[in-house]
Amino acid sequence: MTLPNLDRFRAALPASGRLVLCTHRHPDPDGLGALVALQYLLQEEFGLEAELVLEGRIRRAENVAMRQLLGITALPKGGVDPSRYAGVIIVDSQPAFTHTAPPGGLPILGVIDHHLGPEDCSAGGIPFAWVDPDYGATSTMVHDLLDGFGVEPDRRVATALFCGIRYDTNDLARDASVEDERAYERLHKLADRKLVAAIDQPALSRDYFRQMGESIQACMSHGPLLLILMGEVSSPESVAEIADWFVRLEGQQWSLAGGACDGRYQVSLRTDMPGADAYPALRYIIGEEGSCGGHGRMAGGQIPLTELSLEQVRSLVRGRALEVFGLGDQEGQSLVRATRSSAAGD
Ligand SMILES: [Mn+2]
Repeated sequence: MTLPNLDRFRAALPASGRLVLCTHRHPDPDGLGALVALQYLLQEEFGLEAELVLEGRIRRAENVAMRQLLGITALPKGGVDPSRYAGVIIVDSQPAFTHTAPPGGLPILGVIDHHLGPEDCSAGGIPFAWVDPDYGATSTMVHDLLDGFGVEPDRRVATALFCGIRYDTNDLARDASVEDERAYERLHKLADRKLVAAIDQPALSRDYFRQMGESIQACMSHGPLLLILMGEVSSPESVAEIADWFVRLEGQQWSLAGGACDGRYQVSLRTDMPGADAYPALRYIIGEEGSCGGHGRMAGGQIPLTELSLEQVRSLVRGRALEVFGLGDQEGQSLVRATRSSAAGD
């Protein structure tokens, strides 16, 4: 576990001017929390204005609610004029990840992330590269950065950071370090609990229920592995949500969900095996065709649907998943049919 290097952070910042802060495409609560808190730190401690760039529509109901209820505003797409900004800081992602495209023409001044990545950021000449997979959430890292500078989060910032940590660590139950625990407990006291509850239980669309129905139809079980490889889905976040949902099926240890959206096949891998590491398995499954990141029991990635068709990518993912779990070319059992026949046998 590394602590933030405050001198290095300070040295990476310009003396004046404006900054752009960004995260991965389709930002999640951890990315949003880290952005909001970093923007606050830059203003409060360094007198630097920073604007957010959010790439990809936010569609998961919880994430939409978080953005609306916390009034998180961002520059319009394509709205970054590089001549107006001194540089970019990336949170909860890294420049080498294909789901992250920082605005062009600007130097990357900092990277704050807790994912394992394909490249060592500090080797790329980025002045403040702080990547540490021991953290359960990037929001914890940004909390510790504020704490290091003695900047107390206000209620909005505390609420944003708290949501970031709670969703990335499943309320400290998943991959949480001592640092995550400390930040979570402290922020829980400072956060607006009514807002936290409203963000957690937003209204869900009909489309959401329709898609969950489709995912049940699509689910095939192969020994310890559940494959939910769907066609078109309404959002990349829904793939992560489906993987999270199916990993809760009793007796299963891994769930791999996939779905096509915005010209990419999005894939999420989850496991509930204590101490298991999802990233190496997904790295193998994605192969050279795409990119992925992950930490602990969760990993996500995508394969562009440019050279390969949806069907080709689906069969590639399926084949490699069976291979990496040593399942050969096992047929698999439909979850729905298995459930029906066992119910009929009762
Ligand atoms: Mn995260």
